[in-house]
Amino acid sequence: MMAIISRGFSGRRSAAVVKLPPGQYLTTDFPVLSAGPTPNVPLDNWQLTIDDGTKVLRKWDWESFRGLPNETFTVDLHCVTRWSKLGATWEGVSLDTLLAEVNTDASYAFVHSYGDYTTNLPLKDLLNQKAWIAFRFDGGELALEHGGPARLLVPHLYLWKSAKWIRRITLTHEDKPGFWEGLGYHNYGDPWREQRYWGE
Ligand SMILES: Nc1nc2c(c(=O)[nH]1)N[C@H]1C(S)=C(S)[C@@H](COP(=O)(O)O)O[C@H]1N2
Ligand SMILES: [Mo]
Repeated sequence: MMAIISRGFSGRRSAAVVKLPPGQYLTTDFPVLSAGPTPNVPLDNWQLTIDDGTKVLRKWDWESFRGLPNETFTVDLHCVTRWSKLGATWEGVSLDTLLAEVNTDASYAFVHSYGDYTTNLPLKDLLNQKAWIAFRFDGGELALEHGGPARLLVPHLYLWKSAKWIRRITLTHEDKPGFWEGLGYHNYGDPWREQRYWGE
């Protein structure tokens, strides 16, 4: 009899467990993790730039950025400090939209934030509906401490790749480590392969 009961439970539980990468636990709140002070960029001064390290390829101010087609999307977030938040709903502009008219043969993206944070990732990880620059969360404006007015979200990688207060994306031929990657975090950071630190 126990076997029958527990089979029912374990069947249901494994459906939920599948959404949680190895070594992660569920949280329903939204912790704030910032390596430095929270920058407060007035919308009048805010800019988002895509460059190739030498020349500017695209540039938006707040008004032109907010005039771009945007999307509502629901994603799971996984922080390397082991919390995961499932089913968070955001609004933002996809990187497919932002990069649509960019002609490049670059393979990497180096992302800069207001306040100097940086992170690196392969350019292909920004494409095909896998990454957004988000400006609303859970039906409200994106709070400053969570990266407002706008942050990168790349939910299929550990959350340190999702640069808050995004300012510039540099497309490059050579990869170079960003802030946490230079301090020993994994260069790629796939939560499903538990790529937390260099060498994993
Ligand atoms: N600019 C900037 N972006 C950042 C960080 C940061 O310190 N500065 N921390 C990263 C880390 S380690 C995590 S886990 C997430 C946390 O986002 P949250 O504070 O909205 O939870 O932001 C990432 N993006
Ligand atoms: Mo993190």
